[in-house]
Amino acid sequence: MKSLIAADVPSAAKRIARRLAPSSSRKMSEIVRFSVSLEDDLLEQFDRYCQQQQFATRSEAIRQLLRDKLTKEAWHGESKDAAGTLTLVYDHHRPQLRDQLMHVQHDHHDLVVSTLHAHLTHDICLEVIVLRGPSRRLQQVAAQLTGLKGIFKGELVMANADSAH
Ligand code: NI
Repeated sequence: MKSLIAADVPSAAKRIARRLAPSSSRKMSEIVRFSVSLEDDLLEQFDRYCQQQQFATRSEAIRQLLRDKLTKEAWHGESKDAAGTLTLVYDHHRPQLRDQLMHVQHDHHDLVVSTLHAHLTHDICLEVIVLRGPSRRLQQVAAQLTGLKGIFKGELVMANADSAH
């Protein structure tokens, strides 16, 4: 009898959750457990990584790594609705660099949501450009900006804009 009650609890909870969920919401993903075989030294490295990155559990770390990898893979293919930030570090004394940065952003004004500028030192500027649009175009405009002469560092971080994953 005890085990019957225990077995019934999760399904009752699911029924309630389904009733409470708005009809427009996405179907909740089922959590699936699986085991992985790997070398012990690799697992040690992974555990150190989890600790450094302050992941609550190994599962949390693996979820994030898988999502990152799969999302990046998807972006190489078709154009998905994406949002991203492009961080640029550059020397603002470099001739024409500021004008070129401005021109490229105006040429793609439909992708540029917002720009944040910080003066890091007397010479060096940091700019964070928020982008939104088809993933392929985001990568193209980021490459164009990062490739300008005088840019020390350019890094694009993208996320899917059409779903939570
Ligand atoms: Ni500046």
